[in-house]
Amino acid sequence: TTPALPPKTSPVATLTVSGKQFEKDSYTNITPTIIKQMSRKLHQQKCHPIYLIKERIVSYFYKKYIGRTGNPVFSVYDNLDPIVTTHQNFDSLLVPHNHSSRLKSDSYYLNSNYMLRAHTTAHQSDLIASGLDNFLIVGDVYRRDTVDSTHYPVFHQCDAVRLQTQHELFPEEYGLNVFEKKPDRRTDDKQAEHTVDAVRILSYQLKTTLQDLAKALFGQDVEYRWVEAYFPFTHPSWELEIKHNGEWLELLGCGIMEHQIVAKAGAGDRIGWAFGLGLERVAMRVYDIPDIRLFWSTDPSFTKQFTVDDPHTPIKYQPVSVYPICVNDISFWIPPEGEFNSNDFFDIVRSVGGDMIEEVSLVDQFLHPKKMMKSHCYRITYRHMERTLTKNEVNKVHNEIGCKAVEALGVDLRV
Ligand code: FA5
Ligand code: MG
Repeated sequence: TTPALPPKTSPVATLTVSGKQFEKDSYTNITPTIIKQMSRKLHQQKCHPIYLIKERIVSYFYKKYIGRTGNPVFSVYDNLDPIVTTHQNFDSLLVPHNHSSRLKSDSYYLNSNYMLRAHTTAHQSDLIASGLDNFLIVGDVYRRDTVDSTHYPVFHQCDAVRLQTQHELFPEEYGLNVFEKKPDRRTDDKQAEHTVDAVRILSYQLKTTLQDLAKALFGQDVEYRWVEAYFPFTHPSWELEIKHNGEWLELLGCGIMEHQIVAKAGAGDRIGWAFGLGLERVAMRVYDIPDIRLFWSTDPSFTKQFTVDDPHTPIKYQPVSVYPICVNDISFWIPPEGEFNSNDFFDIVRSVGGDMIEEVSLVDQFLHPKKMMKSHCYRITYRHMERTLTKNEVNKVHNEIGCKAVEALGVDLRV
């Protein structure tokens, strides 16, 4: 008999990100452009607007909540790894298995188990389990999204959690309880475990804390309103909106933490509130920054304007100059089999064009009645924040985007 051959080991493709190796699988969709941006850490660069807004929020919380010995009650975590498990980002927060935010088309995955956090809330449960009651999390978050002046695939969030015990919330003489003796009915206003009294006082604390934060950031006369919202990890939930250029702009989401999450993390004797806020939204309004791509600029004419010692120094961004736009359309037939998602095309545009891309939008689509084939037309607006682009330069990138789309998405370019 012939000796058995050693088993064939099929080489697994791997990916190295932040010095760690990940096995690629059908979920892998992280791009080299995104990997490069992970090292920028804008919220840790002194004299960057995102850093300055972080400092202002932290200083507000340090002053607002002071312990018995005069020290701040909140601690700050702004250096947690943006690579998290899908368990941290979704399961630990009770995000349902069929929730659309889990789709490959919405998040950046290293593989089916690891992803770039899509919100800083991903760390909430671990920090509670480590014994913390009051904390802020600040970090870069990643979402596959549309491309325009207020959306960028990387942005920054600040989350907060404040947990309180029966004893801390209600002094004995009040005769009030945080928890129902036996879980009650869940209603629009509260969870089954919580009493009406506890939810009333906690939502008052939460809302006044956030209204006052908005006033501290935007000025005492900022117009704001509360809107009912839904998050899988809080109930009840709200969003705070502020008036910006005559329109309501969503600033943050918040609510009373789901008791199941708090209890699972080992703090079942506490009730908590939490919120998550977008730092770019705040910085754009505080400093009059017109385009979200500017945060990624390394041009000294941008960074110089934010070089201050005191984060409370009033600053209004002075645009250096505005360079002309160059608009180019691209049309293609969608491959008949398989699912095509516009976000896949947006990623290609970003990867090839980088910060030359101001906007990409789907301007036309139609179905060929005979061939039964679908066609999409995208309009790409090219503009660099720091120089005038030449026609030649734009055409080269535009053609390359076309080639990449053919290669990676199997589309058929129309000429
Ligand atoms: C969340 O991410 C929740 N984790 C917030 C939360 C935390 C709720 C804790 C309750 C308790 P949402 O996807 O709405 O929610 O994002 C929160 C904030 O981030 C938004 O209000 C907005 O200010 C900012 N944000 C969201 N998407 C973008 C984007 N594409 N560009 C810039 N800012 C964004
Ligand atoms: Mg929202």
